[in-house]
Amino acid sequence: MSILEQLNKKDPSVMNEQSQENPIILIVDDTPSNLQFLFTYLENKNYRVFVAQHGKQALTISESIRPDLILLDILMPGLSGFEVCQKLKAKQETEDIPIIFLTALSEPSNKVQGFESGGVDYVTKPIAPNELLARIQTHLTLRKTQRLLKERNEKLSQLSEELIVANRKLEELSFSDPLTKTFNRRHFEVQLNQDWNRLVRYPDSLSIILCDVDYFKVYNDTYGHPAGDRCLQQVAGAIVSTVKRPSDWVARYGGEEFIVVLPRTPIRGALKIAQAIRSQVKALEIPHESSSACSVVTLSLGVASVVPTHNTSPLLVVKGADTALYQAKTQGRDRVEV
Ligand code: GH3
Ligand code: MG
Ligand code: MG
Ligand code: MG
Repeated sequence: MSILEQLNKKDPSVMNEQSQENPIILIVDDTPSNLQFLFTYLENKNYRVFVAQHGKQALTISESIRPDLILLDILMPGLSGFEVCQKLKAKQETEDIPIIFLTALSEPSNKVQGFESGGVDYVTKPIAPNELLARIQTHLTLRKTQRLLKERNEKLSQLSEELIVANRKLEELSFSDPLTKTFNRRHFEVQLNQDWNRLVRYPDSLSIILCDVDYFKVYNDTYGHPAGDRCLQQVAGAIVSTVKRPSDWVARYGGEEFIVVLPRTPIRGALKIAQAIRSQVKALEIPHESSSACSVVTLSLGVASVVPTHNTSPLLVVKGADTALYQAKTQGRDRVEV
């Protein structure tokens, strides 16, 4: 039986017996007596110890047992310790294992090469076991701290991602109407004032379309409130899909009333859009047997347009649209008025 088999043979029963908390150390050295000595010394210090006699073995064992620290000889047949170190550092699974070089090479240039190839420490033979132990302990503590920090950072970045998503949802909730996903009344006012102020600075038309579902009270009475809700969602969808410019937007103005705001759109354009909305909603063909206007759900729409100035208020144009809507209602519904 080779020294390797002898020393590693206790695995896995020893691994079960020994505390799983104890750090795993892999010793890599081509000289059996070195392996034997360090193995016994470190096992007595309660480490779980594995050995390898050359570089290739070291790489295989490192990947399978993931040691917490490696003591690495440099002069060995086959791969040198420097090469082994570089290979371990190049792999994601083994890159953060601290490697202490343990070697007879004592020239400063050797030490430099050791650190350059990724080692955390460099100890020359003959070794003082207690000094080696102190170094091992220090590097294990550092590694533990690094791991904790890494875990904490990962948790923190996960938390901040969750926070960003939650904030986005909260923001959405604060400006959208839960039933129709259009802007809510509160956001309507904020957004309208913003658009208004921009158009005061760079004068251009602002048009507003007020849409009201015809005979909606009786729709609810006929089909029930939940059906009424679904109807409002469909109507909102049809309005939103008709309004295409990025600067245009839709809000739920009241129960069954929607308001469409069209910055930089004169009355002619607004009328076209209002007629398109009326057709789109009618084309949904939502049955409404109790409507006096039509056998399907229809809208009445009032349109108003203005060029915002310092001494006018956005409420005026809303009022204009409301008056026009009233006209549409009194003239029979399912129509657009200015
Ligand atoms: P008009 O053609 O004159 O507009 O008649 P109308 O019945 O549509 O108007 P009215 O203002 O009398 O009634 C509006 C109805 O809209 C009353 C209310 O129950 C209903 N409504 C308001 N909000 C909601 C809602 O969120 N869901 C449902 N299902 N119904 C709603
Ligand atoms: Mg050697
Ligand atoms: Mg109404
Ligand atoms: Mg109505």
